[in-house]
Amino acid sequence: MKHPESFDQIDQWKSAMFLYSSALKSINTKIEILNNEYVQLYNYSPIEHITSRLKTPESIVKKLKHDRREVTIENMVEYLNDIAGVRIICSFMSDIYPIADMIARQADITVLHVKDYIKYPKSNGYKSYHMVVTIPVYLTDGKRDTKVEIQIRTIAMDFWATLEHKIAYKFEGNPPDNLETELKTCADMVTMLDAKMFSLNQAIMEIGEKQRREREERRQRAMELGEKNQP
Ligand code: 0O2
Repeated sequence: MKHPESFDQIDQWKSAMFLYSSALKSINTKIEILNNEYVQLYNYSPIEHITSRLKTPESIVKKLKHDRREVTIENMVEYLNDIAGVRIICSFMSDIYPIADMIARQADITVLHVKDYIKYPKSNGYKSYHMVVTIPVYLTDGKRDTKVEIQIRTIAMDFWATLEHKIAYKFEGNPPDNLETELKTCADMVTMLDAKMFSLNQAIMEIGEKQRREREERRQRAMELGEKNQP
């Protein structure tokens, strides 16, 4: 019996979303392993936390319509890059590019394109590093390279972006002028806060390093003294 077309579309939708959710699992594990290795090697975790999400059907339809494309599963797969999305939150600005490099170096990941809103922030103050990558999902009949959008930003930037996104959504992209100005002022504060937190962290690390060297010197001196005093 032949399924009605809508049943075929449901199957097509389920298969597509299965791929995206599998790609998210795969990339989350990969990023977690890389972060754990970093902790083991350098005793430092560049990633504060990771969140991931699948774009909602409403949001998919809205974006396709906004881009003036017919709402079809083929167009969704072909033209939308952020159906599977991962957000990596780090503490410091200095963590962003090393994390991006670590991901881009993975042999099975292909970087399709990058939007560097860190180097080139948006006029509203938005700062984040975006990469669209493909990661293979291995199925019984072969592999499917599946697109995932990765956003990397600091905790402070994430705080700002979450509120800004809510406001943009509430006012459908046209917030009142005063809110836009206030948000831009807050974005500048975020930039200052990130710079301050970075320099504070540098100072703390330098103190830690100095203390470590002093302890090592004391240990060395004690050993030399011990050797001298041996009968
Ligand atoms: P949602 O609800 O998070 O999914 P492209 O993907 O390249 O075809 P697009 O979508 O303009 O084109 O790409 P871009 O600029 O990389 O933006 C993708 C996502 O980044 C957005 O997804 C937001 O999550 C985030 N983003 C981009 N600009 C802003 C901004 O000014 N403020 C905030 N808060 N987030 C932003 P969606 O689909 O818009 O939303």
